[in-house]
Amino acid sequence: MAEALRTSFDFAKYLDETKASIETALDKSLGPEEPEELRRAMRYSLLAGGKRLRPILCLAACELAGGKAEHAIPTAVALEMIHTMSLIHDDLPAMDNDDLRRGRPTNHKVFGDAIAILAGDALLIRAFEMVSLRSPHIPAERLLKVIGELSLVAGAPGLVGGQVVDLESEGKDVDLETLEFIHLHKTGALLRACVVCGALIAGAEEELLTALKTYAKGIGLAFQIIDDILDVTASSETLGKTAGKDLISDKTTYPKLLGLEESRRRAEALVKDSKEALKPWKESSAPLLALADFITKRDR
Ligand code: GRG
Repeated sequence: MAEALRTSFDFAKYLDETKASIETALDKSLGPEEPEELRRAMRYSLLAGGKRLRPILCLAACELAGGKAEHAIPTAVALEMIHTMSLIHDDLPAMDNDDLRRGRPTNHKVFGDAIAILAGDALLIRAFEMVSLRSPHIPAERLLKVIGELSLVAGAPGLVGGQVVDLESEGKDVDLETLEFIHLHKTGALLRACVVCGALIAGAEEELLTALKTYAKGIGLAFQIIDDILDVTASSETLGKTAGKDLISDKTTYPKLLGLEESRRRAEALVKDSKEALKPWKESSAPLLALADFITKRDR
């Protein structure tokens, strides 16, 4: 029975419907900011498309924990805001210096460096506003826990720390341990926060939170391995960002250290372990299981 339910889960439909509700919420999340240039810069990057994997993970985890997806929408939006601001800052000349993102010119190419930095800052701060002031019907102690998670993931223990080690490692020979550190902080930490925050909104028990952390660690690394593979195998047109960037900036990547085939094998093994962690939740984990597969099968 469980197997029948799992195979009957229509992932394409789930993805389309969830993405549509997230796009609507993202659109509504930005008010009439002033001045106009700041509003345009914030909307330009936040509403530029993207896979919306992070908010989808958040909503799926909330539902797995027995909550209503709509209750986690402001938190899902907050997570996408943090992700988007990290992309804006990552693309700046002082960081990765890129001019293509989500299929269009990067924020600083359109609005200039100063406005891009400030649009990123405003999105980051709006993320905390989404949770603290725009999350009706959620007990304050749950929101406080979510705010704590977001603080840890955005700051030195998460994205910022990972980015600094990444920048310091450019042009150097990096071992697998350092590479893993970078990606667990730059990419894995936010994916983990997505499932943890979604589950916290629903008031999840410790057992599920622990399983979700194991799930997220595996998909986080697998996501990055696939990202590294796509950087060398896909076109800029498909990716919507500059392909071959890792080679140009002399970055250590999984394919560089392990080769393409072993990298792919490792990503698949990580996803298998991730899915294993959610086994006790049977068919109610179908969306998260399908999302884990989506991570290794994606082409952009
Ligand atoms: C958070 C305060 C704060 C600062 C940011 C710049 C920076 C510090 C960190 C860099 C983080 C970064 C850009 C990591 C890369 C993560 C990654 C693999 C992005 C691509 O994600 P996708 O493929 O993109 O999900 P879409 O466009 O589909 O959302």
